[in-house]
Amino acid sequence: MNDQTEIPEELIQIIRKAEHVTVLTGAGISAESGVPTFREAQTGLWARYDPQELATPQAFQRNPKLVWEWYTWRRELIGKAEPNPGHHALAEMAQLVPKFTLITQNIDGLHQRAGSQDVVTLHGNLMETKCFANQHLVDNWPESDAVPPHCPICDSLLRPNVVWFGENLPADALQTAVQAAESCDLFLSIGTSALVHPAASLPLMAVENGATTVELNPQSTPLTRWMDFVLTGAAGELLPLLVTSLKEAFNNDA
Ligand code: BJW
Repeated sequence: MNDQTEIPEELIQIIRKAEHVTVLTGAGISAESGVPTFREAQTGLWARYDPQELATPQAFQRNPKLVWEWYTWRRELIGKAEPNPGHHALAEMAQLVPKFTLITQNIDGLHQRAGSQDVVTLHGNLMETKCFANQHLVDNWPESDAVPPHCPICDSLLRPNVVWFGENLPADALQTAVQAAESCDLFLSIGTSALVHPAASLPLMAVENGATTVELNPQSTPLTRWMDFVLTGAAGELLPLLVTSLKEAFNNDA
């Protein structure tokens, strides 16, 4: 394992030659945009809120108003956030390699706002709303005082279009992610604690497939010991450095 805070030249050369780069991101990539992560001891959401009371279907059934209002607060927070240099660097990296798959666990839409295309969203999108009973995706609903509001199609309660614990991930997104993990020659895991499955299994699928694997995180995770390269630091600092070095390598070829 190659553990460092600078970008190794060997890694730049591997990316330069890669045919298919797959990237998995987690909450850490949005931390520098001011979006709280989940599991960090002082600042993570789960340090202040109990996921069993907010991020499960059972929690919603017990107290739909509490859950709806918590997500309304987070939607407002995310609405004020801007993509950071880490998001922008990944959008730029996609233009430099033949095939690039960006998979995210994040529901904040910041990759898309940074210009990344075809983002594979494993845990949904906080800006979308669906109904609890029938998964109808809706943009509008009749004005009322009800919290949460009701589905205009089937009258069941509305909820955010995100994946809670115990719920299946969207099948098409998961299938695309698994295929990308199994077929890439380079896999980067960025800003995730790698504790939540099935997303956390994707880097290990890439290991099994023989891809070069990279972790970028200020902290170690259960994945760290399996990685070929470990970049220790913040995504918003290291990813722009990586992309600058990559562009220099391409310029030297020309
Ligand atoms: C930085 C940084 C900087 C900070 N730069 N980095 C197999 C084994 C065990 C359990 C299971 C299993 N398979 C399924 C399960 C059950 C469960 C699970 O995984 N539980 C474990 C926690 C034990 N999984 C599920 O239920 C999933 N569904 C499923 O599998 O369905 C089938 C099934 C059901 C039941 C049983 C078996 C099968 C669904 C998971 C849904 C996760 N949902 C959430 C909430 C989404 C909505 C919302 O936002 O409210 O998704 S939970 C939360 O965790 C969110 C995240 O996407 C997800 C991952 O978190 P992430 O991104 O890794 O964030 P953090 O905070 O953990 O880490 C941040 C990292 O960033 C840290 O490492 C920092 O160091 C780093 N960092 N600053 C770079 N500047």
